[in-house]
Amino acid sequence: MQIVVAGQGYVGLPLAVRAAEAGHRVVGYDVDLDRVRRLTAGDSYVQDVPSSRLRAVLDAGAYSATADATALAGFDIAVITVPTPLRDGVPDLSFVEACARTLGNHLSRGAAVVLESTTWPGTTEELLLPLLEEASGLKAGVDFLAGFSPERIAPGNQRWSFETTPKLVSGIDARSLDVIRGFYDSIFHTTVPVSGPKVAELAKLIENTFRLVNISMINELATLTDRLGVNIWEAIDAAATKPFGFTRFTPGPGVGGHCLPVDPLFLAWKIREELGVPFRFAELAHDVNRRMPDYVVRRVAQALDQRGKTLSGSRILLLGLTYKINATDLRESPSTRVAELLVNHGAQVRGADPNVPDGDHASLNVPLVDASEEEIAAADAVVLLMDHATFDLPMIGKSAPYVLDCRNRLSGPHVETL
Ligand code: SAJ
Repeated sequence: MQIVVAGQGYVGLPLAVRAAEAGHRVVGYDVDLDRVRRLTAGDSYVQDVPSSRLRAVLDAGAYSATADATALAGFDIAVITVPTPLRDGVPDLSFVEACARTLGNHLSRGAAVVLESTTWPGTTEELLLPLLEEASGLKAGVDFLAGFSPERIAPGNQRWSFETTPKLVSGIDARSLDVIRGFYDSIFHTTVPVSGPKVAELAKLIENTFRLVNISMINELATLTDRLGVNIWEAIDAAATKPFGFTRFTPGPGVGGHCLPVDPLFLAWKIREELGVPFRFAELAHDVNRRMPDYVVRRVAQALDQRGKTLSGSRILLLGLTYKINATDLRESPSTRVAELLVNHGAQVRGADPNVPDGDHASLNVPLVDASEEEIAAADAVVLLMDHATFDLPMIGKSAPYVLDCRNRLSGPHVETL
């Protein structure tokens, strides 16, 4: 089929390349000209899509990238995979709206449009369809098909690949579901139909709210058990021996990424907007997690104080700046807030993370250095924020005059865990 994937980021590009490999003719549409240039040159910027796979579908003529909307004409199925950020706690669907208008201008009878971007329940039917109808003059369910299918990308996940992760699919009516499911069946090993877009939209938010709430519970406990003098890490490992009814989460310096700190607040916003009441678990979880960087800084200040030092003027090295272990993404990373707080207290802050793409560290406002033994030994305090596989953990534990280990990975004479 003739497929358009609108938005060629960490969700859209894997989908586009996989669809091309499955035999579809795919146009990857993105408004970012630099991305289109890189894609056309066969240069992938997405962790799970090697450039070799991108070049193969380019060479086969099965995939092309474009920023030219006129190239979208004649699609059978268009999938929207554009960002849905929060702006001051309010969902920003402007990228979805712009994309819907663009696709609507090239929507033909019998075609289908699927939204994958994470959003509040009701977006597909209440926001997407009217925009498509307005731009095309066609009628949803009569002239064109539509549905929602949430993304479940887990960057770097070695257990579940893009195509082996079950895919929820939905349609605004039976015909839409049939066509949309047929498309995804050509790509994914398992598709799971649900009764409508709202169920699929909510299911995605339940998935990530579940994680956010449990991580925040563990984070709040970590700030308390430290003062109770009990090792929460050992207790979590002990709890994880329970073979049922338990999912292991561990404390950290905060919750980063473009999913967990964002998605559940989409649901909280919609509930407040529609019902005028709070979704307390999501709001509380977010509040706990966003305070973790402050807790990390407090622990460092206490440790320096015990050594007759103050944050002000101390040399502090932050190890692991991206939002999760082995990730290359800095979005919403807790390291940004930790660095900001330390600098505000007058500390001399340096950062070390071999995963940070060149040029990305500008948002950190701290100089980047190597995680060398010299740097570690010269610091008054070291903070291990992310235990990337590239770090020499035994050396860090041995050489640091003091290290706050936010991941319980170090051992050494001056190691404290979160
Ligand atoms: N985190 C903790 N403790 C934990 C788990 C995570 O502090 O026990 C932190 C991480 O360091 C990170 C943040 O939470 O800063 C988010 O971590 P994550 O493992 O949830 O990773 P994400 O944000 O990449 O989440 C995505 C989600 N996938 C989709 O939304 C499609 C999530 O549903 C997946 O479960 C997760 O990937 C995954 O398992 O890789």
